[in-house]
Amino acid sequence: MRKKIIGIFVCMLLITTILPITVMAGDEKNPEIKDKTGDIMFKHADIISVWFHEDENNPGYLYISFKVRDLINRTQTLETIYVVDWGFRGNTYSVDFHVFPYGVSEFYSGKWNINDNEYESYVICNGIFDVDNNIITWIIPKDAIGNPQPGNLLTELFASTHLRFPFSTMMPHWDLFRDLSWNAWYRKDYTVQF
Ligand SMILES: [Ca+2]
Repeated sequence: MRKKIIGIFVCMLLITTILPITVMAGDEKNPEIKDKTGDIMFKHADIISVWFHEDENNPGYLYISFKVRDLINRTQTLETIYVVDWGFRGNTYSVDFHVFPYGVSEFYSGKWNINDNEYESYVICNGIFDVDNNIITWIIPKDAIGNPQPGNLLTELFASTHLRFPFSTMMPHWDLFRDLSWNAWYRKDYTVQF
């Protein structure tokens, strides 16, 4: 009996030490952010989940994938902005992507200045706009986001969408609707792999 209990205890220890390693890297089934569905009436702006991932063969890049309920490549009237930000070594880093009535923007990423509410420095990066699967993916050079090294932790991951009149309409450029991940089911940190 005692051996059995010790055996179970050892198994539990192993599971608790192995599990965090296997679930550190996100994928669609194990996202870092899992948001509530239906908390905004615009399906193309409704955050489902966000996952951070990397490719061993492309270690200089961080991938961030953002899934919404129903992605569209043109909006009717409003500009829709997709944003993910996170903390690393006391700084805030961010990615963003826009869908307008006339099409989509580039993929942006960089260091965010929270006081000025704009990028302190940014790059236009590669990305994948996958309307069929409702996923936007940024492919971010790590040197644009503070050069995180293997084992470093990216914290306070936060996703949001914002709907505004585009600048071209001359209407006030503030948020009319948004989906924020404050009410997400969960938000996890991400450990850099490569
Ligand atoms: Ca949502």
